[in-house]
Amino acid sequence: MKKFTSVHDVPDPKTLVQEAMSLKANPFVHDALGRHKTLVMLFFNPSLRTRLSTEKAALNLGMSVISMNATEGWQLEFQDHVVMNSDKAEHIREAAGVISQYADVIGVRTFSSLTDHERDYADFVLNRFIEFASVPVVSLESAIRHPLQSLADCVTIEEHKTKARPKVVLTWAPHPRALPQAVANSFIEWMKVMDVDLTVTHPPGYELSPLFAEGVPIEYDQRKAFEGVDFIYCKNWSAYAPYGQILNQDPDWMVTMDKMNLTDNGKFMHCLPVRRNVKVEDAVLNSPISLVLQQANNRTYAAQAVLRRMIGE
Ligand code: AN0
Ligand code: CP
Repeated sequence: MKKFTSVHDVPDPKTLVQEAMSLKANPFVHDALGRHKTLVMLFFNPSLRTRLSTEKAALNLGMSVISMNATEGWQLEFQDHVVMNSDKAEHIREAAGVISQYADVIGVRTFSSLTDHERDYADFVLNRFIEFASVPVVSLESAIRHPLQSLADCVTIEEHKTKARPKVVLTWAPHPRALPQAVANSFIEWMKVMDVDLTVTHPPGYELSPLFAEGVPIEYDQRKAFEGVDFIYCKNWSAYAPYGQILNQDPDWMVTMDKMNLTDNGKFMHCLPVRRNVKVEDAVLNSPISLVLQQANNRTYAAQAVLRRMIGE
């Protein structure tokens, strides 16, 4: 596997989910595979889970890991044919070429700007890394997708489902800051290839890009959407149009135990970090119906399955 940026990079996503589950059962079976191989991770944005779980995954495979807060390095120019006489000290062509000589796999985290729709939806920064790196690149959340999160979420659903084809609802919830659409986009993209029935619920105006949301039913009544569902996946996102705007912070959209009681013994999921009593009330997160810690745990085995394919081929 030369890149892992979306479900479309994986010919057999369901098999990859099974590989992650089998690595969870036996994390150290490939602990010599990564000997003398290095993962270099660059973070243009903050991270707790992705940074630690992907590092742990690499260590389980016997790899070495170098992580860097990319904002502490030289500011990078990503455009071509620029006279570089302002704040950008280094071009992506040199930077990606240099890092490729230190790395067997490069990981990049780069959030959306939420201001430049065209650049974000072209996944410009991640794709410039892929263009100029000579080693495989794994997305650690890009402007429009978070595939390692989605893969871990597929594992979590697989582990906790009680029906062959569970009902899954992706619900928008309020948040004080404008957040990317990446987690929601990516979750939809992976759910489309899994054996689930997916519905999205959000206030009018929060429709996601047709690139992801096309063909997925929308239920604008959140309580109705929750009825009889097996998994509630909660996430905030800013509007796709007008791009990056907060249209609504209606506290009535917070996930509560009262709403969870409308489900069919439904489980609560969230990628974290989560703002308690804004997106979801304490009672839900503190109850056994919450799978948020299991999701975070599965991040390790999702990353391990991906890295194993990258260094094992
Ligand atoms: C980020 C987001 O919504 O994309 C990262 C989630 C994994 N969340 C926040 O910035 C709170
Ligand atoms: N869920 C997730 O990706 O968390 P971090 O932003 O902490 O990596």
